[in-house]
Amino acid sequence: RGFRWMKTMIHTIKEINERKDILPNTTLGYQIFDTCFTISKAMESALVLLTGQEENRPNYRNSTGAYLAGIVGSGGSSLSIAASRILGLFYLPQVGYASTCTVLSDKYQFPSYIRTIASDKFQSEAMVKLIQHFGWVWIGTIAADDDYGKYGVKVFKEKLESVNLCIAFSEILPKVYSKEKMHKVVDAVRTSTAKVIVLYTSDIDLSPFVLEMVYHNITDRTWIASEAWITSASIAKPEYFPYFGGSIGFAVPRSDIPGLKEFLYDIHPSRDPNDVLTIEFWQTAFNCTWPNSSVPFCTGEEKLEDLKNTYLDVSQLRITNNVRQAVYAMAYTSLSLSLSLSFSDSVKIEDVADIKLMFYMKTLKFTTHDGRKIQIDIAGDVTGYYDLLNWQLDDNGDIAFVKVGEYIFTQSKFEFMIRKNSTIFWNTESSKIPHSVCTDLCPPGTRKGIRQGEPICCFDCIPCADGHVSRTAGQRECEQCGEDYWSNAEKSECVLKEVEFLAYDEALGFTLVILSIFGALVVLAVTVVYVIYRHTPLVNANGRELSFLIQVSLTITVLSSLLFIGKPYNWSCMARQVTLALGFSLCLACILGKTISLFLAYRISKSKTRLISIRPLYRKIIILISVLVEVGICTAYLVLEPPRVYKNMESQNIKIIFECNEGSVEFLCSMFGVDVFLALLCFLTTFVARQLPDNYYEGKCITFGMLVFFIVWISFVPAYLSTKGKFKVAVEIFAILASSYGLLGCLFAPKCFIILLRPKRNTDEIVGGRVPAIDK
Ligand code: TCR
Repeated sequence: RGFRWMKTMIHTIKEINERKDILPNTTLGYQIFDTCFTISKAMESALVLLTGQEENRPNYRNSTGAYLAGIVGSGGSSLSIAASRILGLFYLPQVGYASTCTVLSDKYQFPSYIRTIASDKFQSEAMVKLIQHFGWVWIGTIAADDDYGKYGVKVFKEKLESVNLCIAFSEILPKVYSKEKMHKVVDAVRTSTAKVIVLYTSDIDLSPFVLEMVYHNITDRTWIASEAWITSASIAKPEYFPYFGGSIGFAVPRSDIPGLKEFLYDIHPSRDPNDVLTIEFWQTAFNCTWPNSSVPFCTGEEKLEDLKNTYLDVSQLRITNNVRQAVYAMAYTSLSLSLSLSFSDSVKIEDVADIKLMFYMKTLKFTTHDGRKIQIDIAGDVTGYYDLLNWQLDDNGDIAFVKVGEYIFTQSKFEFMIRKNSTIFWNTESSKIPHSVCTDLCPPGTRKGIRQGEPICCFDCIPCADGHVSRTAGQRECEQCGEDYWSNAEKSECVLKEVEFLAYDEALGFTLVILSIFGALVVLAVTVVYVIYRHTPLVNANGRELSFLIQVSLTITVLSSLLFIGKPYNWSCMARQVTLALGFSLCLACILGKTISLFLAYRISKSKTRLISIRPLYRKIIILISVLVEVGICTAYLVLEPPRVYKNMESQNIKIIFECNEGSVEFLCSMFGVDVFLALLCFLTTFVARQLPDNYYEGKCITFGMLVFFIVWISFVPAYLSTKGKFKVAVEIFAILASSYGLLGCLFAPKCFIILLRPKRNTDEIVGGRVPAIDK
């Protein structure tokens, strides 16, 4: 394609030359070079075209015949790069003192460039360390529109992102003032939540922006200064302090240069009329004109000592020192070269200079006047050492560059250090370290939720789900709590699940305990009454032992409710149902013993024949058999499929319900089935015999007692099935107590009433009356 372009050019030139209407008496010519799409080749061709010399050797000598060994400079990277493109063609040594752009390390593009200042790679790295140190994560960047700014920010960005921090915005300061471009930058600064902003620019490009900040009154920002403006007198003015105070950044280490001060003062425009720079300086410094022009004239009597300006300030010799080292570098390499050549007289230094000089430069090592070791590496670079400076106001109201830390190279690695006893001035409302985040760290109890398409530093905080927690701030995931644990309300901690069971010390449990003990005491009272009145007919009738056994069994049932309260254990789970079932079966068996007697008595009274009444022995056998059957079932139940404690975690997430797993339902049903069967028998026998007249209505009482028993247990079933947790147990206890109290009331209350309050009715005739005294 390029060849076609070239041919087209030749063709067009030919065509024009042949035409008579354009340039009839002139012939156009051409000379063509291949640039190989490289800058250096293009430069070379341009130079050849310019000078007409195809020989690749400039061979510059001045009027004295002195030979040009190399060039020191220039300042800004863009300028150095431009110059180096040409100088590199001839391998003419160039030593930079301030150009820090990373591309200048590329020896393929800039073969003859070395420098006495470190590449911005180190500074960008140091800035990231600084940012990490203060915990900022959301950073804005502003770069000058040149190689320094753009490459500096590029490297900074790469390093920042490699440690998972984020760029909030990235703006470019225009080189030539443009209202829109400047407003874009100002708006970015004003609207962003990033309070920490890196400014990679030289002071000259920065000035318009500073004025803009002042104009828009944008304060409360912390500027991370690049080395080019951190100690700039044109920015560090007290009137800018409200906006730029507290700026922090890295500077080339300071140094004192002996004799420099005296040298700086030792200038006068009268000394050399050709020294235009001195004359210009003088005119500007003293605001006068030299020598012949309109008012006011410079007198030559002006005193430099009366001035106070950047030129004369030798307190911050930083780049200045680099200039000095650049010249030394040049001198030392020339020295090495001349030493190496002194062995062979035939070779003249200027013949081999350029390439050989570069060779010595790239291995240069020397010690400065203040003891620093300078070593130029293969890329022509030196290692980065920096002072960390912070802008503070001194006692005179001037801005002081206070050294608060360092970035140095020790033991083969770089180290960022903040001085222990240094105080840093922060230009924030609270004067505390600024806070620069996109979104605040997620508090414990929440987790980071990614926002689609946004930097990782911006996220939503999503509350953890139930049963999940995040203990520390800023977690990505919520962890699940262990089996016995559940999340607290804040979701910041796993807490042991609440354990639920009917405890002794809570109101309900305590009431039930009181009721059950009271029941036992009532039974005891009845027993006492029975023992005291054991010789009265009423007690004797229908058997003392039976009554006693009923009292014992009622005590058992009433007290068995205690086994239902408190934390369940395997033993209490086994004991509770069995005790209850046995208690009831004993009670009901005894009642059955009574009711069978009543039933037989009724039959006798009906048939009016004297049937043999049932003998006490048989009654005892009935009781024994009933109880033994029950005992058998209970034993089988306990041996084969006993109830066990069960931690119920399913029914409620936040609680563990301690309950008894009843084991085999079949056994449980048959166990209580026996009781129900006995109760039914009691009911039926007394129901049939209810017309049998007796004075103290024993039959009717038992019928009624059984009815109470049935009603309680029938209503128990739905109540039991529809409650949960500890209330389930409470329902069962209520049923036990209600049925026991019911039996107790129906069986013993009327008798005790007669025994204690109507002793006249407790006589043989009345008691014995029409009721056969069976036991007698
Ligand atoms: N590198 C800048 C120029 C520069 C500068 C300075 C200019 C630096 N330090 C101090 C004046 C004063 C650092 C560049 O363009 O590479």
